[in-house]
Formats: sequence, structure tokens, C-alpha cells
Amino acid sequence: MLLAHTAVMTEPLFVQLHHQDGAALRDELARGLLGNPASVPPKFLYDALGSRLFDAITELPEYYPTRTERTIFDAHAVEMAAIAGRGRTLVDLGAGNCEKAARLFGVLEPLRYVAVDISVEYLRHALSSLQRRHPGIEMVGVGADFSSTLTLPPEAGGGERLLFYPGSSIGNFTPGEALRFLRQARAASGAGGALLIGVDLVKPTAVLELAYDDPLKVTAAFNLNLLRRLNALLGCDARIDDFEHVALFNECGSRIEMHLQARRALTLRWPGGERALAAGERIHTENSYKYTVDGFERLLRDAGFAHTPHWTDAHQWFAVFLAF
Ligand code: AVI
Repeated sequence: MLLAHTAVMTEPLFVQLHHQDGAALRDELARGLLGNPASVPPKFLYDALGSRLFDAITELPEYYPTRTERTIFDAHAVEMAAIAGRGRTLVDLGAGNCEKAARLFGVLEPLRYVAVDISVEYLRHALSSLQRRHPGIEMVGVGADFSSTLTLPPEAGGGERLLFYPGSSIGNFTPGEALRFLRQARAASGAGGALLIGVDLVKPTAVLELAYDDPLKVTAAFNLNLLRRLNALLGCDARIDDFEHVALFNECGSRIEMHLQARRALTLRWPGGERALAAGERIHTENSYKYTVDGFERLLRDAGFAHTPHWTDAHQWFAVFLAF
């Protein structure tokens, strides 16, 4: 049951749904490295340093998605709230520092804010200070990896929910995974609920590639940081100097691909395994799919959403959909 609107909350509630199993992570990394082509799942990009590097990426002039999405919310949030309804439970998927959702509190007036991220520790500081600024909103932090299954704990509360998935993180799923995720989001939003989601759109290749290969090399550092994770988690002997960051737009797949390319022939070794790489051979580290408005609308309809109003920016570089 929701607390009365006048209740004063002092501390958020925190729930950690899953704990990372070291052996399973090592197995996942080794399987990726031994694949053809070699790959590392993109979730490993986000350790403490990787998350900070990603925050720095969002400040870069070349990385248009964050600021473009912000201009869309600035211009249209009131309209979105009028359709979505106020006083809901706002469920922020991949909340990070909770800033994007907090900017919408004034118009959405949520009764409860549920911030979901892979690590509840990462949420603890941001959510506690947000709770002090908004004592009238009940806040819950949930540590969960929703990339394969989106399930919310009972602490998230029932009733009508507005799920919030900004930043075009949906682009880091394959279209098949995206469809599965959207179906789960449809179910998790509950009867009368909705999904507010940011989607990056197809645009000229030069704009896309510069956004993922910036001259300051912040994105390169973000990608190369994966090698430190391989060394720390798998006991691998990767040397950062042996690799270079590659980002390219795959037009047929409609996706930006990030790779780590070997500068010379080398062998990566770790306890129980090794992987030889020829000079120029790549480890695939991330896909970032770019959609057309029509293509994403189709995906939402296939996932069971009947209504899909959307808003975009002057260049049509980014779109925010409200699906219900
Ligand atoms: C988190 N995600 C939406 C970012 C993107 O644009 O695909 C991750 C990223 N990778 C490189 N730059 C940013």
C-alpha cells in the first residue's frame, strides 16, 4: 500500500536482489574470449571507474544522446505527465546517480520512487541525498541485474507504475533481446501503467562515429578499461598498450559497434585458458543499436503496447516514447 502523500520519509529502503557469483562471471568472460569473434559482454564496462568514465562521456560535446534527450524532456515533460498521470510509482531502470528521474519529480509528482541498478551500493549515496531533498516521496533502492529478467521485489509496491528507461540503454540489447525486455516491461508496468523510454535514432554515420570515438579519447578509455576488468576478474595478463579502441557504424545491422583491436599478434593467458589474437584481430565489446521512429514503434506494438506517442528533437536525432 502506498504511504499517505504527506508522510515524511527520512531514509530510503534498500534491497539487493542478486549477488554476483565470481565463478559464473569468470566463466562468462572466458566463454566470450574463446568465441569467434572474441567478445566481452558490455555489462563489464561498468565498474566504479567505468561508471565514472561513462558519466564523463555524457558531458562530451560529441556525445549528443544525453543532452538531446534532456532537451526533449525540457520541452515536453508536462505533456508526457498529462498522459502518463501523476502520483504514480516511478520505477527508474538503471538509475545510476538518479539525476534524470529527479529532474522529472516536479512534473510527475511520484508518490514512490524505485531506483533499480545492478549494485545497491552504487545507489546508496545518491538515493539517500535525494530522499533528504524530497522527504514526501517514499524511496526504494533495488540492486538487480534486469538485463536478462525484469522482476521487481514486493518492496517496489504494486499498483500503477511508470517505468522509466532513459538514455537509449535499450540500444545495448539486440533487437530480439529488446523485444523480450519490452514485453517484460509491459507486464511489470501493471494494468494502467506505462513505460517512458529514450531511443537513439539513425543519423549520418560521421555524427554517430564521432560520438563513440571522441577526440579527447574518453570513450577509448571507457572501452580499454575492460582490459583492467579482465585482469582483475579473470586473472588475465592483458596489456592496455597492446590494444586500440575501434568504433564503427555497421549500416546493415543499424548499430554502432565497439571493439578492442590488437596492435600486434599476442596471446591472452588466464588460469585455465588462453586466446591467441592476430595483429588487427578484434574483441567485440558493445553494440549500440540505432532505430527509426517507425521501427521502434513496431517493436513497442509487438511487445503489446497499444499506444505509443513520442516526442523528438529538431534534428530528429533522439526520441522519447511513452508506451502504454
Ligand atoms: C549506456 N549506453 C546507452 C551507451 C550507448 O550510447 O550505447 C554506452 C556507451 N558506449 C559508448 N559510449 C556510450
